[in-house]
Amino acid sequence: MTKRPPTLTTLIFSSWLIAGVVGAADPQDGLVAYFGFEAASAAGLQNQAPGATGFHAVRVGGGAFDSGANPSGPGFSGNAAFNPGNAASDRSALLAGNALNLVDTRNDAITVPVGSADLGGNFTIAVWHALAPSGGSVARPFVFEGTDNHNVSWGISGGDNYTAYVTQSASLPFGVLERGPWHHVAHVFTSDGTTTTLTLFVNGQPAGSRAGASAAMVFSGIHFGKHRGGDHARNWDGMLDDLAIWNRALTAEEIEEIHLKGRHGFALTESPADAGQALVILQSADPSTGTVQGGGLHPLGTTISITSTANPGSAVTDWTGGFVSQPVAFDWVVTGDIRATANFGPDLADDDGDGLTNYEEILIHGTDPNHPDTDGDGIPDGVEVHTTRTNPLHDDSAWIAVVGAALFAESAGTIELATPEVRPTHDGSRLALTFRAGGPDGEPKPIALDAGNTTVSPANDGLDLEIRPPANLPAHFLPRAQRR
Ligand SMILES: [Ca+2]
Ligand SMILES: [Ca+2]
Ligand SMILES: [Ca+2]
Ligand SMILES: [Ca+2]
Repeated sequence: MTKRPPTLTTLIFSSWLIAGVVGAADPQDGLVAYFGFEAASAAGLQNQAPGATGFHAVRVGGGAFDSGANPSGPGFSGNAAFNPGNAASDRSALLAGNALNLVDTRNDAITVPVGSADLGGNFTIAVWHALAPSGGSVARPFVFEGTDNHNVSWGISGGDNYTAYVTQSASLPFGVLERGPWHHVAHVFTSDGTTTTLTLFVNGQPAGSRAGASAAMVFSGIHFGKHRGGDHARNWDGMLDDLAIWNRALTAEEIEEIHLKGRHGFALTESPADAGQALVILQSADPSTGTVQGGGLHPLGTTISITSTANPGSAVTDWTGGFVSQPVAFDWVVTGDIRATANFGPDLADDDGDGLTNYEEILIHGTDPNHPDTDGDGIPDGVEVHTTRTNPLHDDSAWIAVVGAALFAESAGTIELATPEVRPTHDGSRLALTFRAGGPDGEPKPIALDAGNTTVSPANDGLDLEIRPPANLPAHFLPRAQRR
């Protein structure tokens, strides 16, 4: 990675930038192995982590990388007309300095001799990868995998779909990543002694998690550009860069910081402040409920717009970190690195007044938060869910008519059966069983048990009341609402 000479302006800024950093962690803490792949051949495989004396990478199978007209290995400076021998393959787009170029037909791959014994239960693996848009002869190229198993793994499982592993028995499918562009992947592993949880980050964003048995997380080294097998059937064909392994679990903010720096051409070990820029690291506490806009790498002194946007059914609650007490959207003058998280919760408003919150309507019942009777059958959404227990997405108007006719002529809408009553008749000669239903005016009305479509029959635990709907409607809908 090429160091940028600091300007006079940035030197002045950087002296107080350090104090302006909010909640900053140093992504170099706990860095066990780091490769920027600047130098060619063996020098480019030296571990560059601060203070490192071991864990240097080696070319799988020994031997030298191709140093001819289409060179592979570390120190690769990009070549749009790159020809690996099987097809032309554009490898010109570099992010920061040089990269590691791997050609599957040459069996190129490297091993980083860092195993689970070196890392402990909490560790992080991160790397940039670019798969050549053309060329490549293998169906399932791999970015990395354990040398002796796939307890740690990131590669293509079929199509261009990537899958991660945490132990060999727990996979975490991701989906498709486009060939050609650079993508950043980070696998963060945390162990509670019994379970190891993998949290996956792709291009700086959380992409799911999966748990496996901690006792199974054993591997003796990591191949990059190759799978665990001794063959070369799943070799990478393209470039890798800024490969880093930590003996601790990085935070989501640190992952996004590393991603942003790489995306803007800075190596992991470089400081954007030296180039007059600052990181604005924004996270959504839960990307399924809301997103944030405005983060990134920005020149010092510029004004940027920060926004937190809740997904439908959710609402912004607050910011934590550097933007505590800031509103949903605001302007911000960049004076240094800053980190903040937007938090979201259920949208508890009931915009259409039907008795269901917007959260309940959108995320639970699938009803329209702006229409009090989504299916237009005369029963409000909230009444269908809580009282009649009918489907708020199914038109029940036909049997509302049946019920109206069977129960009382003036009834329409709510059908709320009251507690059955048993009482003696006025002359005391027999008992009368009475059912009542909520009427349109809210007053309970008696149900006529001698109507033509109504039967009362003994059941194991009492009596069954059945008001039969027309033949084309689901039977027994009324007793379903009534029975306890
Ligand atoms: Ca509502
Ligand atoms: Ca509604
Ligand atoms: Ca309805
Ligand atoms: Ca309905």
